[in-house]
Amino acid sequence: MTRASYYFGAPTALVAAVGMAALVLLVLASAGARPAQAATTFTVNSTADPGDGTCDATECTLREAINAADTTSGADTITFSVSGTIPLQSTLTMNSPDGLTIDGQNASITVSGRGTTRVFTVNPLAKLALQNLTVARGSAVGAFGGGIENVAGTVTVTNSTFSDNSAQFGGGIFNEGGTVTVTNSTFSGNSADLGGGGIFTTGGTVMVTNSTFSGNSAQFASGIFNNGVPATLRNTIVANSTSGGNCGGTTTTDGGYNISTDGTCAFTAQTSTNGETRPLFAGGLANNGGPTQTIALHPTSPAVNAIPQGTNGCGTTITTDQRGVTRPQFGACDIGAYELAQASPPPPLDKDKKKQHQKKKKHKHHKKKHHHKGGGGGGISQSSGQG
Ligand SMILES: [Ca+2]
Ligand SMILES: [Ca+2]
Ligand SMILES: [Ca+2]
Repeated sequence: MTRASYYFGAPTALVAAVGMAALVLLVLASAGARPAQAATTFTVNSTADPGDGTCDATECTLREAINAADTTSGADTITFSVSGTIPLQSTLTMNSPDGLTIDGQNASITVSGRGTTRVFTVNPLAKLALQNLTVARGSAVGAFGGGIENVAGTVTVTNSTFSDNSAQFGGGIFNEGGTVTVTNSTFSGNSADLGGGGIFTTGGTVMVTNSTFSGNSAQFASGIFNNGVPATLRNTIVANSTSGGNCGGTTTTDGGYNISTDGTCAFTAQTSTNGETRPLFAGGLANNGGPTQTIALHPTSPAVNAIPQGTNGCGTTITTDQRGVTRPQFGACDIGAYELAQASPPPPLDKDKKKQHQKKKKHKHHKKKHHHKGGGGGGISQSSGQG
C-alpha cells in the first residue's frame, strides 16, 4: 500500500504522525468488536472549563461530561441546559469507540479554543458526532486541525458552524485517514497557514453535503485541500476565499449541485458551477434563527431552488437546513447549508398582542420587499439567546 505523496516542502512531522496513527489503528482494530451497551445522556449545566472533575447536578461542564461519557460504555449523548460560550482551557479529547453525540439543540453553544488551543482531538476508532454546535477560535499553531483533528476516527458534523479556527493544515477540520461526514454546516473565517482553511484531508473518507464555505483563507485551498483521496462534495457552496483559491490538491470529487466562485474546485457535473460571479449571499455569518449562526442566501442567488425534490437527498435524507427549516422550500432545495424560506407565520394571538399584530400587518408588504436583507429575520421561531 503506498501513501499519496504530499504537496508541501518537508512535511516530515505529518508523515510521522500519519504513520503513528496507522500503527495505533492496527493495534486497536485487533481488539475486536464490542458488545452493544446502553446509552446515557449527560446534561451540561455550566459553561465553565474545566470544572471540579465530576459531572453532577451541581456542576457538569462539557469536559466533565465528555470524560464521563468516554468512560461509560455505550453510545452516549451530551445535551445542554445552558447557553453561551465555553472557553476551553485545553483540547477536548475523544477516545471511546462506542460513540458520543454532542447536541446543542435547544441551546446556543459555542465551544471556543480562545485562539490558544485546538477544540477537539478525535483519536483512532473514536466516534464523535456534533449537532447544532458552533466550534470557534480553535488554534493549532504549526500543527493540524484548529477545530478538530481527526486521527483515524469517525467524525459526523450536522447543523453546525466552524468559525475563526486556525492551524497550519486544516483550520476547521484536519482528517487523517478517518471518516468525516459534514451535512448542513457552515465554515466561515477559518484559516490555514499552509493548506485547507476549512478542511484538509489526507487519506480516509470525507463527504460534504449541503454545506457552505465562505470567507476562509489559506496559502493553498481556503475551502478544502485534498491530499490524496479527495473529499466528495454535493449540494455545497465554496465561495469567497480571501486567499489561496477555494479548492486544492487532488481534484475534489463532484457529487453534483455544487457552486464555486472560482475555477479551483474544477467541478465536472453538469449541475455544478465553477467561477460563479452572481451574488450568492445576503450577508455574512449571522443569527438567522436556529441554534447556530448561518450565512443567509441572497433572494436571487443561483443556489436557491437549484436541487429538484428527490435528487441528491433533497426532501428525502436532507429534510431541514442548518437552522431546522424544512427542506425543500418552494418545491426545490437550495445549495448550501441555508434554505431560503418565507417569514415564519405569526405566533398565536392573545388579546394584548392583537393590536400589535394589526400594526405589523400594515408593514408586511413593505417588509416582504426587504425580507432577507438584515439576516436577523429567521424562517423559524425556535431560537434561544445567542451568547
Ligand atoms: Ca463538576
Ligand atoms: Ca460512552
Ligand atoms: Ca428552496
